[in-house]
Amino acid sequence: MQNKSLYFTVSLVAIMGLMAISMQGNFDTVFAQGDKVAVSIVNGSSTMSENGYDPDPVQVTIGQTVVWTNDDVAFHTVTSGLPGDPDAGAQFDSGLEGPTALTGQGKTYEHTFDTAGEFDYHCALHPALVGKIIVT
Ligand SMILES: [Cu+2]
Repeated sequence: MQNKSLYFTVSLVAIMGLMAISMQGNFDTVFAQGDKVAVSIVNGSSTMSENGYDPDPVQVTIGQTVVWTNDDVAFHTVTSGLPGDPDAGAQFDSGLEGPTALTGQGKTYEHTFDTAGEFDYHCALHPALVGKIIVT
């Protein structure tokens, strides 16, 4: 009888331990989602000079990742700097080719901001399309 209740107690502690571990896992997931900030390249942005990247500007904290999704039918880029800057694309660039190129609807590109500052960016294919990320 005593053995049986000891077995029950040990089992209960083990189950509670597993529950605590799985809840910890859930918290980690929530934090991971909180570290990503979504920006849409909106439908029709090829002919837009503001709010083509939406929202804009975007404020994030150091270490957060911005994920751009191309919700337009046209090909766009997320290229650091302003159009014509000699160092455009030096900080980050989804590019005109390769796996990160935002060639069409549903394509995503992400960049993690590790330093504070204001980061202008634009579309290399539509120079009127500009945005800004503010990192604090
Ligand atoms: Cu574009």
